[in-house]
Amino acid sequence: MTQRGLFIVVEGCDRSGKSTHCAKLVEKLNSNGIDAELIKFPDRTTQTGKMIDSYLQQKSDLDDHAIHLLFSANRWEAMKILFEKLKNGKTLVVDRYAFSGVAFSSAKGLDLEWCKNPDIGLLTPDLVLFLDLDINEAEKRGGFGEERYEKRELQIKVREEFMKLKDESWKLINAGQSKEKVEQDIWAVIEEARNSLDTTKSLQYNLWK
Ligand code: Z5A
Ligand code: MG
Repeated sequence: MTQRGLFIVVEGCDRSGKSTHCAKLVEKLNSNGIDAELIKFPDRTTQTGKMIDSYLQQKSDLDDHAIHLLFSANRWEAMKILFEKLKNGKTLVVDRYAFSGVAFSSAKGLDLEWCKNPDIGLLTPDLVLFLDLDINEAEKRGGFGEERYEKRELQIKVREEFMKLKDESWKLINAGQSKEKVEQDIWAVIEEARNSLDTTKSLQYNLWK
C-alpha cells in the first residue's frame, strides 16, 4: 500500500522567509528521497487568482468579505488535485494556507469566526511551520513592498490573529536567525514529524478543530 504524503504548511508574516524556505525544503526533501512538491496560495494563475492578484496589486478594489471568499475559493479549487497528490504519496509543502486567510481578514476587522467558515472542510495540514519574525527585523529586509497589506500596523495585528489559530500541529521557528540556522531548525522539525506522524492514517478535514 502506498503511504500518503505529508501535508506541510508554512505560514508567517510578510518577509519572514516563507517562499525562500519552502523552496529549500522541497529541494532537501527530494534530495533525501522524499517525493515533494511546492504549492503556493494564493495561486495567482487561476480565474480567482487573477482577481486576487489585481486586488493585491491595488489595481482593483473589493469588499473585505468578497476578497476573503475569493481567497478561500482559490484554495477550494485546488483541493481535489492536492488530495490526489497526497494520496499517491507526494509530500506537499504549502506556502500560505487558510491561516493566512483568516489572520489577514480578521486583522482588517472581520469577525474571526465568520472568517473561518468558508474554509471548513478543507484538508487539514499534518504540520504548520510558523516562521516568526519581529516586525523591525522584517522591515530591515528591504522594507515592505507596494502590495496591499504590506504595512507595519497591519502586519503587527496579523501576527496577533495568527497566534489565535495556533494548535498542537504548529511549530514556531525563529525566522530572525541566519538562513542556514532557520533551514536547520525547519529540518529538525521535519525529521521529528516524519518519525512521529502516522501516514497510514487518512487525511483529515477538521481544520478548526
Ligand atoms: N493573503 C490573504 O490575505 N489571504 C489568504 O488567504 C492568503 C494570502 C493565502 C500575498 O501573499 C498576500 O496575500 C499576503 C497575504 C495575503 N499579503 N501580505 N502581506 P504572498 O504569499 O504572495 O506574499 P509574498 O509576495 O510571497 O511575500 P511574503 O510572503 O511576504 O514573503 P516571504 O515569502 O515570507 O519571504 P521571502 O520572499 O522568502 O523573503 C523575503 C526577503 O528576506 C528575501 O529577500 C529573502 O532573501 C530574505 N530572507 C529570507 N530569510 C532570511 C533570513 N533568515 N535572513 C535574512 N534575510 C532573509
Ligand atoms: Mg512569499
